[in-house]
Amino acid sequence: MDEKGLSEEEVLGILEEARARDLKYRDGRILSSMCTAPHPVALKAHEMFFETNLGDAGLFPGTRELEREAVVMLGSLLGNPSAAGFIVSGGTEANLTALWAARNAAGKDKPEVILPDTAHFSFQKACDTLGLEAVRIPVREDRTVDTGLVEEAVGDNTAAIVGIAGSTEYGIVDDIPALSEIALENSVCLHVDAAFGGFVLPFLEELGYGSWPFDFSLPGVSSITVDPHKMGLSAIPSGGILFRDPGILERIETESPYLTEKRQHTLLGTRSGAAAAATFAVMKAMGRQGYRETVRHCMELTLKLYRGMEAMGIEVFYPTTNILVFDHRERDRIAGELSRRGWVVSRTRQGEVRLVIMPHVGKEDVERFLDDLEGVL
Ligand code: 0PR
Repeated sequence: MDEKGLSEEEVLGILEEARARDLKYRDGRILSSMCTAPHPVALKAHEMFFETNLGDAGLFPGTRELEREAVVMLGSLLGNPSAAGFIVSGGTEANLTALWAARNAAGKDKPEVILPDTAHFSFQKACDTLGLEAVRIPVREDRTVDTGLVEEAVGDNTAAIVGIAGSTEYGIVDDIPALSEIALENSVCLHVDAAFGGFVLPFLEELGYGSWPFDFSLPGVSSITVDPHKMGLSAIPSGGILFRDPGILERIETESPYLTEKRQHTLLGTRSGAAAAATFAVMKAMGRQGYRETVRHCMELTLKLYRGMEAMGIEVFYPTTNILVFDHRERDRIAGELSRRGWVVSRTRQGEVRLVIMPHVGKEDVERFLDDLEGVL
């Protein structure tokens, strides 16, 4: 740090220069991200609430109420308006919090968590920090976790089973009803990672694309991760963690005697009230109808890409959600050429090319992408 401060103008000049080097969602070139340009009301909420701290919520009762209402809205979206939970920093913290509570509730000497091979890498971090043994379960041909193998893997040390509703790489939904049965039969927690799918699947279902039961309407589901900073259109950071049984929060309770609230149930201490306000604001502003239309937009474009690629003879996997994965014997060259033409695509662990079609992607972008792809081929 310099001895003397710069003028605001000078500081802003530096910021502008840095920001100019960033990619922008609005350019429609980012086809690799689950995040997107936030709804304008989320930005306003951030400005209004930027100094609030839910780590000392007694100082900010208004903000705390918005968090509670946001949690009720998320719970209603996911089949249980009385679920307990918090707006956290993202899917990583939400998944960690779920496993933290499940581990403590299970009280095993050598706790294990049963994880689909397709689980997001945040679970690896959670297992490492929580001292949980990860028992990895392979997926079937349709890329959902093999529930027969999950059943076999459940044992005396199982603290939790994880199911995925909208996998990171393929956007696929595990057979959560079967996992729910297994969890109930064995009296273990089932955590559903719907970080991505939570704001997508309910609306795809309403639009008639299919049915993928994954939420609290299944009796074995104990907790759900759902991220407002993905398809929820809230601003980063905002994740959501919901628990069916509010009593489980006692298992992760920490005393904070000198604060305005004497107990905390979140990993973070000082935490963003702006995240809660933004999430509340976006959900109020969008309504179910707003999200349904946004999801319709994304899914229609995903299918347009699917059909366009099929017509070019590319091996493309039929998309469950707005994630499209294709393979080609020249996939490295194709991915490289697309990148040279300014497209940002990602690759699965298997090396396939992966596209995530979020609200910042428009019809013209998809058309230009198909033209470029045809050129590359
Ligand atoms: N669970 C699932 C199913 C996820 O897909 C992700 C993140 C997480 C949990 C963790 O969430 P946080 O990243 O909020 O902690 N999935 C994206 C991914 O890893 C995150 C992402 C978002 C990556 C935007 C890139 C990007 O530009 O692909």
